[in-house]
Amino acid sequence: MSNKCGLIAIVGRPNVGKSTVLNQILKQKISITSRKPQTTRYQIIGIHTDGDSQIIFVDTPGWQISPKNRLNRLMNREVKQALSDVDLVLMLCDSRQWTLGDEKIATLVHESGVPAILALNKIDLLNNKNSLLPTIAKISENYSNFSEFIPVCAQTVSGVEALLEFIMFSLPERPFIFPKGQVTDRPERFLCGEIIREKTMNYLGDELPYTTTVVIDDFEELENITNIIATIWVGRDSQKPIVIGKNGSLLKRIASDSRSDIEELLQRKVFMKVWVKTKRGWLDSTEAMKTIGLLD
Ligand SMILES: Nc1nc2c(ncn2[C@@H]2O[C@H](COP(=O)(O)OP(=O)(O)OP(=O)(O)O)[C@@H](O)[C@H]2O)c(=O)[nH]1
Ligand SMILES: [Mg+2]
Repeated sequence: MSNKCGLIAIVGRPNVGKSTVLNQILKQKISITSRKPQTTRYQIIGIHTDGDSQIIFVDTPGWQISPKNRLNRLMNREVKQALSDVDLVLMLCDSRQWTLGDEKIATLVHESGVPAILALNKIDLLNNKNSLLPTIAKISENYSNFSEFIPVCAQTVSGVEALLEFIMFSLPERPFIFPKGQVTDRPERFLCGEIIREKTMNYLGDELPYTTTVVIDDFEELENITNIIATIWVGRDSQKPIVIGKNGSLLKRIASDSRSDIEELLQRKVFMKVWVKTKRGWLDSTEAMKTIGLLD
């Protein structure tokens, strides 16, 4: 029997649970998540190989209706690029509300001409399950390329199996693109930077996460240990003491939480040093966008 293999873009508004769904399907954390929007900043590939089927998921940043800076515009560009290149689109929305942002994304998906399915996520938080039907009816009437509507709860994996089955069924016959066992195309160095960014986002208040990023300055694999030197960039000097915390306490927590996740990922001991640096205007700087990998 021949193999099946396809590329599936996961798109949707910020914070609807795209990366959570991907991690649940892979049973491994490939893409960082947080309760704050705009967590994912890049296209991140997650590969699910099962028997004769290989699904190559492309997680994307949440689509922003009014991008405020260069970083946000390049995040939207990542979404558009992903849409241009895939066999199927998995759009996610929050089952509790269909918003203007969702309309905009469904239109983008429709314009891409790629077949699509919609997963209505967070049904655990939905009070009235009957409210889903009119929403689904309206969407299917307006956007003809959506062929399937699947209510899911990514957190408990409810409905995710049905979603996966449908995707498997729709894969084209094609040889595998990645070797069995490979789960992402991203190098460990990149994943480590993302883990530190996730911890930074988790510990900071509501505004700061959007003006910080993490750069891995050094990643050195020695015989018994991996040495990592990372820098958290902030946009203004006044933000530095917030990230560092009283007597360095916050930075210590960010570093130690990151280190234990990274040790689990790499399956080896890690020595890590994390610095904080002010990079004024990095959100609009070409050089910064190149450093963080959003521009060539
Ligand atoms: N209650 C509930 N929370 C969920 C569910 N799925 C995801 N979440 C939470 O929603 C938040 C956002 O999840 P993410 O996976 O980071 O969302 P995202 O769409 O990737 O967000 P961006 O990368 O910012 O676009 C996290 O706090 C998740 O734990 C769900 O089914 N139910
Ligand atoms: Mg995400």
